Amino acid sequence: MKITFVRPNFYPARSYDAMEPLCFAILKSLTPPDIETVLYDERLESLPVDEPTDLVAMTVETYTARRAYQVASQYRQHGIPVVMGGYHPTFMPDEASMFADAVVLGDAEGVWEQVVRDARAGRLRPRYGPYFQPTLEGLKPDRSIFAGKRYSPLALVQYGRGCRFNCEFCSIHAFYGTNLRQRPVRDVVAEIERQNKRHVFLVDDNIFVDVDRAKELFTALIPLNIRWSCQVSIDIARYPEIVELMAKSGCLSVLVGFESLDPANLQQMRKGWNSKWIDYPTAIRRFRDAGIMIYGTFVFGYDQDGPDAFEPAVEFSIEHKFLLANFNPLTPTPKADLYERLKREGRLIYDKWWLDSRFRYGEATFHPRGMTAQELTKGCYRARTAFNTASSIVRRLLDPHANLRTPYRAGIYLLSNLVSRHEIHAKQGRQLGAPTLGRPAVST
Ligand code: B12
Ligand code: SF4
Repeated sequence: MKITFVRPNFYPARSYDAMEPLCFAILKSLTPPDIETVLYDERLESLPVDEPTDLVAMTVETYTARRAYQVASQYRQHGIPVVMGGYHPTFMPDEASMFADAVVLGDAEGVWEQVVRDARAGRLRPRYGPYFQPTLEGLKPDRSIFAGKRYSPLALVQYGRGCRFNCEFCSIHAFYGTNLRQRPVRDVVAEIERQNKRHVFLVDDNIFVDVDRAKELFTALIPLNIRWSCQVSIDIARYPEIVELMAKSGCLSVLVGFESLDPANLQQMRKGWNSKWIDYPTAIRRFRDAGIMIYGTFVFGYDQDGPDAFEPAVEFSIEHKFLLANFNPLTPTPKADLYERLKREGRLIYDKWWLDSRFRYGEATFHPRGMTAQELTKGCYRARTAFNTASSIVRRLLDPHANLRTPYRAGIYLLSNLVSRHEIHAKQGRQLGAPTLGRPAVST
């Protein structure tokens, strides 16, 4: 038997920021060794839909759903059964079922083995799960599935799943609920050691679970002599000793969701805690003084945002010498509370923007209160462009505390800024999926 793993892109084109899709290393580790496996990642290569295979397994996010459905239709025209899993099919199983022979809800562990057994016996069930959320002990992703592929040299490693917060727009709470699970730190350490890569990206949505676990993890990373990056809630900066420990264990950069400079917006998105225990400038200073570079993200379109909301956020990000920053239109994804609220309020532009042939990447998908949808789209694009000008890149680089602290940091800084500058313009305004595929698989 042969299984083809497929990672669709937003649209059929290459990207320059492709990282290893960890879910396939997990699926590979759960697949019996006598089964032949191959991975095609559309961000790196075109998909050979006529190559013989017995089963296609796709990971699907909301932004890739339209493209995934188109690709799945092509495989199914060749008589090959398709299984879909990941965030989007979990949130929209009925929709995904229209394009897949089987849909897996939630985590793969404890389920994928059954899917493979059923596929072998020619008895795929239309739906698997949702099952209990398995313990993460003993997880051993098999990265041999990535051999020969030109991914970024980062090692992606997961410590835990879930987040203790519940921001209105976020998919994580919708996916994991209140369940927070961490792997034993020794498993994480062993996985990093096995990969033998210098730079690790800890992919957790929020690496800061609590003070004790943060100390345990960061302390265990010190002997590995690696450099690492992560996503973290700003409240970690309340604890200067933990920020110091992060830096000591090799933390080079943190992605922090600042989201808004307006406290009323933060309240509305259920992120009032962002400025409750520590103010932004103090938190930023703690990270930078420790030598940790900051990737700040902002979201626009909450009720206090008018057309003049963008420039202050860009200026703030430049003034505080962020390594990178992103300025996104608030986007209602399925099953997030934001989606349900905007739908109730009759403010959605499209019922399902992710399937709509009129939607373009980077565009507003709802009517904000303080500006028009077009102003929201243009404001975010303007902000991204302004933040990524050559003069901004130079201004931000001149930061002896963090970005210019060592030649390695300066190298990471320049490379990340060049990729980010390219990707912004490459993605903006693109239609999701292919415009035509002979017979359109998704008609909207
Ligand atoms: C790292 C990361 C990135 C990296 C890229 C990662 C990569 N490999 O290339 C970067 C920073 C580039 C990125 C970009 C974006 N990301 Co991102 N990203 C993540 C993050 C933090 C970790 C992903 C990961 O490695 N997870 C670990 C693996 C093991 O988990 P998993 O993929 O969920 O897989 C498990 C299950 O879902 C399931 N499963 C998954 N696929 C399949 C398939 C089958 C067949 C089966 C059986 C099971 C199964 O089994 C797995 C094991 O249990 C996630 C959040 C998260 N915690 O997952 C967001 C996340 C996936 N990203 C998200 C978004 C929105 C984006 C962007 C669209 C943002 C933007 N506006 O541009 C972009 C574009 C992504 C794209 N599609 O091209 C959202 C998706 C939400 C949604 N509703 O789809 C998430 C959930 C973040 C969030 N908080 O909302 N991202
Ligand atoms: S802190 Fe981040 S990961 Fe957690 S719920 Fe909020 S946006 Fe999502």
